[in-house]
Amino acid sequence: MPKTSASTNPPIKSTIRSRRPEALAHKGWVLKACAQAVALALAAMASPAGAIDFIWVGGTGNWSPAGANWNQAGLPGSTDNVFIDNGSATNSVVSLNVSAIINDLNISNGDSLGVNNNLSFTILGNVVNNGTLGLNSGGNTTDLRIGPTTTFSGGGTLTMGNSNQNRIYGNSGATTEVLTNTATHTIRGAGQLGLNQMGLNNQGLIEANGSAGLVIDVSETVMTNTGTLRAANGPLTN
Ligand SMILES: [Ca+2]
Ligand SMILES: [Ca+2]
Repeated sequence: MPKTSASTNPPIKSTIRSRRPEALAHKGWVLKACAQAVALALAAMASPAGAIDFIWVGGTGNWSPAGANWNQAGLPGSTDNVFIDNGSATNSVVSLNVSAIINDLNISNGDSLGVNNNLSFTILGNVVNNGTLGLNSGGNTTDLRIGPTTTFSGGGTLTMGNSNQNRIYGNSGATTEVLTNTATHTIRGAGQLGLNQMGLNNQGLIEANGSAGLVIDVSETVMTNTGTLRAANGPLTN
């Protein structure tokens, strides 16, 4: 049954009493909405929309199709971070059999990720490599493209097979990217490092060990070497 004003109350007082709680309720709603908006904004700042950690759980196999090889649905994209295989005891040997763009890459000790012939792998973020990242050209260009300040760290090796079509260079074409090879990390093999489209900051070991030769050609951006550049069973040009 609807409420009715008591007949003894003057209409004006009834009106004032009924408006006060309504006004307070409205202010409360506005404050709550503001707090929710701030919370959403903070959440968005803390974690870029769409950034997902993809952990390889497939043992030895191909990057694609996704199937049950990853802990997430689908395949990693340009804002996603990839873990091969996040320290699982299995020695995972993963073949990149499609071109891909990701953010960060992490390869655990004993694990490897190889880029198949004629494909392009772009890493916009950083690499922690305690295993092996391979560029496996079979005669066609096989590319590793890096982001603005991509750093390779960890005790692993970036292995470039014996072909001058293995190439490492900056992703944007602006030639301003700089690859940093930190003190514990090794880049070894043959191919083209820089392609005149990337700077290089070497603190670790870069070694030419393939007969096809390793050509280091950096852009004007930066070339610093506080580590070791050497030829070992293969020509080194820089
Ligand atoms: Ca493993
Ligand atoms: Ca150059």
